Amino acid sequence: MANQKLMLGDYIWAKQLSGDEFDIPIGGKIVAVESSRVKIQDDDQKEMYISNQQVLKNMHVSSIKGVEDMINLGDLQEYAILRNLHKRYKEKLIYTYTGSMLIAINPYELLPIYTNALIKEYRNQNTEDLLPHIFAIGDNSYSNLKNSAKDQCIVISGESGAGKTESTKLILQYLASASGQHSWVEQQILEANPILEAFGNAKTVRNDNSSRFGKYIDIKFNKNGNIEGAKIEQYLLEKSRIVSQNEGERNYHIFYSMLAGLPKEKKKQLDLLDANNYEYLRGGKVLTCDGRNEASEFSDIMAAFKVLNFTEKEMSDIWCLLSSILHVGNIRFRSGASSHSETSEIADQGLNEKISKLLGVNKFDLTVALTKRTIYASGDQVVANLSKEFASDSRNAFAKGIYGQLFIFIVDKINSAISQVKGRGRGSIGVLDIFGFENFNLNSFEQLCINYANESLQQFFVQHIFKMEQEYYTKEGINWSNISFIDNQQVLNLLAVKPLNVFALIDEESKFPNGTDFSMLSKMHKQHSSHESYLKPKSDMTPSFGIQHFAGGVFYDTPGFLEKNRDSFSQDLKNLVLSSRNDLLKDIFKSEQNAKMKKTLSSQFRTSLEMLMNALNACHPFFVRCIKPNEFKKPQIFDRALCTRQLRYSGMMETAKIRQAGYPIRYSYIEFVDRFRYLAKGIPPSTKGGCRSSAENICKAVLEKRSDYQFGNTKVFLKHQDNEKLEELRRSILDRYCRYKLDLYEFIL
Ligand code: AOV
Ligand code: MG
Repeated sequence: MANQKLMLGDYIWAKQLSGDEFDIPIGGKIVAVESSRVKIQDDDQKEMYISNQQVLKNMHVSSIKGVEDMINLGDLQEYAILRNLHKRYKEKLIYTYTGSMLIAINPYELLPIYTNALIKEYRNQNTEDLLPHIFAIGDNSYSNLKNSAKDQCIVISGESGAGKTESTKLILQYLASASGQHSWVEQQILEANPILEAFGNAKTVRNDNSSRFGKYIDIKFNKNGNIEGAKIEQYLLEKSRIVSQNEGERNYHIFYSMLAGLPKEKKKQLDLLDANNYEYLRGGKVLTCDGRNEASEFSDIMAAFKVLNFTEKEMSDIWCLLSSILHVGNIRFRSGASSHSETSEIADQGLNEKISKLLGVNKFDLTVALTKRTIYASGDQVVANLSKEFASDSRNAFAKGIYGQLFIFIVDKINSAISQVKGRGRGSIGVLDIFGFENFNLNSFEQLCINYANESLQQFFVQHIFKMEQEYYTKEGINWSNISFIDNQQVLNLLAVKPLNVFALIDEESKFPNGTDFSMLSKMHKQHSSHESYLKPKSDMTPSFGIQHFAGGVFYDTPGFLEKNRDSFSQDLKNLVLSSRNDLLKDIFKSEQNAKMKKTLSSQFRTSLEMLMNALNACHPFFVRCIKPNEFKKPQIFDRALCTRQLRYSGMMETAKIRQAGYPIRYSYIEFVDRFRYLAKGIPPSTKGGCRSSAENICKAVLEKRSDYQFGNTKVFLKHQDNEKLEELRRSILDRYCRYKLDLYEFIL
């Protein structure tokens, strides 16, 4: 940009030179002008020199001030969106709209914006007059439900640590408060959370309170708009965490809380020591979690259990199962004495005895179930010995199986307390808190499932934003010149629709006795290599395949895929738990007993995802995109590259483009005439009828010939610039004449 145009105090966009893909242009204010360079101050108040060649252009006024709704950015570009968020974040304005979507940036500090007084404001005032807020989303969904009786849903997404779970809690808090009367069931719904978090959340390197499962809470309202009940659906609890944790991470919170909170005599009865005595708790080399007081968490959990009708016996059985899991983790195997094949036996018989007692099983049966495997082949049964290594796998499968079933039991039990809904109420509001798109250095089966869920949600999102928009224009009889957008149907087809799709192949190979990760991969390559969204690894030697997701390409490492998908719990272990005298243990495996053929993990997940998508499709949706501003869990640090990546992964750029490419401003003919009739002469009031031709006359008189506006069946459709022009003119006319207290209408006529 030529230097003479650069003036002190101007705001400009400037290119950065590092060449990183996420290094997008920065915005800044010119604080010094030199011959070949300028000094600018960026949004962190940092000053830097920028050569004249790096300067791109002056900033649009809307960007200088910042906007509450990105749709109103005059210069709708990635860099402008990023700066708008950055600027607002610095002012502790963590919420910003993009149309009906809310962007929420994790403040990593307690802001004074969640008070009951504020909830009341959002309930009683027009949310458009208030700052963008998560409460406004709660309020809009609640108002919509009351006015239209159509079910609503709020889809909250974002990566680990971005604030999904906190946002979910705030929405629940809002709905509970807005719906009036403080009922027992409302209390029960709120108390479900400490239990779910204790059993399903853990400290990870990304988040000290990371949810290791997805959840959909559907809140049901009665005819008066009061909360009447709720139902919780859970998805894909991470079971591997039970037996191993990465460095710096912990097992599920509940174990540490239990050890800190159980009374001494109870601990003695369960033979419990401190956390550092258990292999299953030591894996990540950390036992504590900053800011968490385990003992007080434990008493909260106990209180919540009581509110949700868990009996003393059930609670006692739960501690018993959790203790058993910890003891099971300490089992070591040594090689057996047999000379024929590799055998193994439990090294510490005292431990064996302890566990058998807690689980109410025969100690000999326990040993056999862990160290031998019955193989069923063409009607015959053969008992094979397991080596030390295989026995350890079997032990881990045992612990994971128990915890997994216990988690399902707890959610079921909570549901039976809160889902007692009488008759057909007004409808429901569902809140989805689910893992965002993931792309790590090493991606496995779990990432494939998670990313598949995100593809489905993205499809839902784009469908809502784009197709609804398009349909609306068609309904209004408006010419819609197609704008390009990314539809991810192709990827969904590849993953789960077309014949022999990716999931179908994984499932087929999982059921096939001789199937291996390797045979699965070679079928996959053979079947899908030519698909546009399928990526082959650079080298044939790499055991992985890639998918070009809407948010970018991800390679999945296949070793371990089939094992994870089979999610196997051997018949021997099943028989063992069914022989137990521990009621809870038997109970949580009851459903397993009836199932003839265990469903694979992916088919279970796909079924529940399909149900979720059907539910969502029947709702009016809202979207909340949470963004993590930095990796340090610290306030006031805005990492531009990290945020850019998340904006792209969220599909958020598409919304802005779709809205902007269409006609973002609409008025019904009556509204339009009421508002703008003074701008042209001789326009009769709306009450006299003929509003459509009045509107046409106003536009013809005021807007330029080449302007792009359209007249639909019931509404006027405008672009921003035309709307601004109309508003400006209206404002100046009002300014001029109101001073004289003239009757405007009479005057202009
Ligand atoms: P997540 O649900 O998106 O991650 P959380 O909701 O657990 O993330 O948020 C992580 C942490 O960020 C919280 O424990 C809070 O310390 C902080 N935080 C988030 N939102 C707010 C807020 N509005 N105000 C103040 N602090 C906040 V994961 O479950 O890991 O995907 O699996
Ligand atoms: Mg979470």
